[in-house]
Amino acid sequence: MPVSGLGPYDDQNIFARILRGEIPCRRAYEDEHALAFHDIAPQAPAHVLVIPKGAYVSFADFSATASEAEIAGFFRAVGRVARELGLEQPGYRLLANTGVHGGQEVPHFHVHLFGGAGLGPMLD
Ligand code: DGP
Repeated sequence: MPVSGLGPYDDQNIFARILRGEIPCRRAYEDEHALAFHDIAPQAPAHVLVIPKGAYVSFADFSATASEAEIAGFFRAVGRVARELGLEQPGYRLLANTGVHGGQEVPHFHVHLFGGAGLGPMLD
């Protein structure tokens, strides 16, 4: 597994438990590859997390080890969530904190989708 400083996949992480239905979430979208749900502590008017159904620690892990079908299915789902939430116009932000230096807290790969307002530049 690519190094991210997060260790091997922990099937007790909070997103694994959400995927198994052990912890509730406010679901925005689901298909065979992905689940999307609203962040518990939103940092924008729309703040949704999109996670793959497979057990991947981080983007580094997912991009290196997931199948082409999983990768394509996942990123199609991300785009679909944004579209279905009405965020395409005038736009949104995607973010994947990756590993320790990326500030990733939950060790199941996820993409943050932020929108619903002008977000400004990332680094200012
Ligand atoms: P990150 O730092 O990229 O690992 O972000 C993890 C995000 O997950 C953070 O924005 C808060 C969110 N989060 C953590 N626990 C829960 C939870 O139990 N439910 C939901 N909906 N979001 C959670």
